[in-house]
Amino acid sequence: MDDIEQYKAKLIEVLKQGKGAMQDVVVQAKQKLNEMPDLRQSLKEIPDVKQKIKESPEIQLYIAAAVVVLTIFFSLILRLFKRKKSNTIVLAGLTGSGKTVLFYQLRDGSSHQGTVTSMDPNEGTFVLHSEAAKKGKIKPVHLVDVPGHSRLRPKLDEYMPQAAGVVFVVDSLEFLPNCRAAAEYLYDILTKASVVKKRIPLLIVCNKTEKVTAHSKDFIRKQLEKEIEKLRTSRTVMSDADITSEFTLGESGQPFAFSQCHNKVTLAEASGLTGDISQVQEFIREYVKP
Ligand SMILES: Nc1nc2c(ncn2[C@@H]2O[C@H](COP(=O)(O)OP(=O)(O)O)[C@@H](O)[C@H]2O)c(=O)[nH]1
Ligand SMILES: [Mg+2]
Repeated sequence: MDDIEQYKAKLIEVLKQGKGAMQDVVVQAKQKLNEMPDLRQSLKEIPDVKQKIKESPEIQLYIAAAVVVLTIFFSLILRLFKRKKSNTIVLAGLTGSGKTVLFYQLRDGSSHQGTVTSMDPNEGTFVLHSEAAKKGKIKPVHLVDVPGHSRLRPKLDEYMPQAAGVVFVVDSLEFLPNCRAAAEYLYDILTKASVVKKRIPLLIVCNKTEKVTAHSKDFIRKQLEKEIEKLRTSRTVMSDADITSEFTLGESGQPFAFSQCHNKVTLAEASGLTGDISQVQEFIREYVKP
């Protein structure tokens, strides 16, 4: 509903601008006409008005200007209506964190245990399994599972600019040995120009929480923040040539916290294996709206 109001307001704005521009052109054309007594005379005299206009470059110029203004005006309106919101959600995270299982769980409501191993990004556009039985208009989600291998990560740059949101999966069981690597990956994502500029929301999913030995969401957040703080310090000291990240992270003089990020960063708990993924679905639905 808010969207419609916003579009309305924008449209009224554009219409006003267009009207203003048109009025200017008409006023200028009238002025020009007044400055040309001979033309005025001949207009009164008619019958050869059309011919006169054809012969007058000034009038032709103003007609051309009016056409240009009209064209711009209508293309603006068209663009306003055509611009669609993205429905792409990027699944990122280290290898083994559970992205592929989560992908299948979101699509089919089942984990396809043992049948999934892939180096290529898993990609698909579908209505979430949990919403398949719902009536009414449901917008399909374009979900991309980007493999965690660092040599495949450039794939991220391909998908990130069109992402409506990023789901970053963390293994809560084997968290500590992977904490540093996960923090580095997160750091890379959070400093990407596309993410910062477009404020792409990020959900950190603490996965595999059906196991009692899984670390808690709060523990994982604190550890990741600490680790990112270390990275921030070490990467700022590096020479300019070594710095690959496009934007700096957090606020200087303060220890890093996800709350300092330009984009919204939230944490959730899930278990892809048991299908306990409601928080992930909520996140996707929040940012992929019809
Ligand atoms: N216990 C548990 N294991 C999981 C869960 N999700 C995935 N796994 C296991 O973690 C391993 C890696 O999963 P996969 O989806 O292939 O991870 P990916 O490399 O991020 O795509 C597999 O052995 C999965 O069975 C979960 O929620 N709980
Ligand atoms: Mg995978």
